Amino acid sequence: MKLVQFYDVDESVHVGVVQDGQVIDISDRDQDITTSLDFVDVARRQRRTLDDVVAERVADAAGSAHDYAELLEADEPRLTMPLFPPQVWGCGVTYRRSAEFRDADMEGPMGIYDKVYQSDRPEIFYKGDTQHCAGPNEPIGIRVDSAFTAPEPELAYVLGYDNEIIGYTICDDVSAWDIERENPLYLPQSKIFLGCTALGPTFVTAGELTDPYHLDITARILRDGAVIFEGSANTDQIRHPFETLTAYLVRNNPVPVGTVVSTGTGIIVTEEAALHAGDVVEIEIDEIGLLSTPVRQLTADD
Ligand code: DO4
Ligand code: MG
Repeated sequence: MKLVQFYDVDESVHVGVVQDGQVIDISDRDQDITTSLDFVDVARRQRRTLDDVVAERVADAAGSAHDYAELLEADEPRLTMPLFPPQVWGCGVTYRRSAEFRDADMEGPMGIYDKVYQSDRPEIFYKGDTQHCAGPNEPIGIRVDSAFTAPEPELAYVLGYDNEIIGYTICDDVSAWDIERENPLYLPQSKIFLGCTALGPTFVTAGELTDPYHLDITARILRDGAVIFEGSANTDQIRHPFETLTAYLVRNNPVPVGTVVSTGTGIIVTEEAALHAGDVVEIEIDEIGLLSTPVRQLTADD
């Protein structure tokens, strides 16, 4: 199943299933089941799979349907992130390309990224929660103190009650690379700010995705309608199995259901393509869709 969330014209949140180009509204307002994670909770309480619960609801749904392609573009109703994550975590230097770029780029001790790339213990860092996230067509941010912020196009997975993977989405791990480059100890500041994460457009349940380790990821940055950067990677280049990433994340660190774990970037944006206000970032992953987000310059008041 492919889940999306959208705001209707009255700003109420709805959850939908994408089927045959349509978004079937499966929200159950009488039961207060209006988000993707509400369905995860129902599945847990009824000891059923998420796919099962959602399929039953699709069969019963008396709600309206929307054209998915139209919803991707529309203002009213409008798509938002496909789940509201209580926590988002990022994994770093899981692709060789990310290690090479960061080591080559750094002033100071060389090789720390390669050491992490080679190690059993992955790099894992906090990325904030729902308030730091953008969904489709919602703005990602550039910090006031960064001149080189870049998108990091990544596959992300979503954790269930027992830390199992219940689904996948696209994550843009937007990062202030100049702040990280100045000193790796500044990593949290380079990683956490308003609009530092974009998620969407769909949340594909684990049973639905053919093979998370063989997915093409492509990314583009558009400025004034022209493509100024394009890159691609495949998730078969990721160094660690996702279970290893999760095992390190949750070791003595219980995380809530719905936690999003982003698996690292294999696409490195050049400094000439550093994000500017008004740019649009497009990230596409097979079977998940195309996530398009505008870029906003944050101000001192944000
Ligand atoms: O070590 C810095 C962050 C690395 C990262 O976010 C990535 O490789 O995706
Ligand atoms: Mg990253």
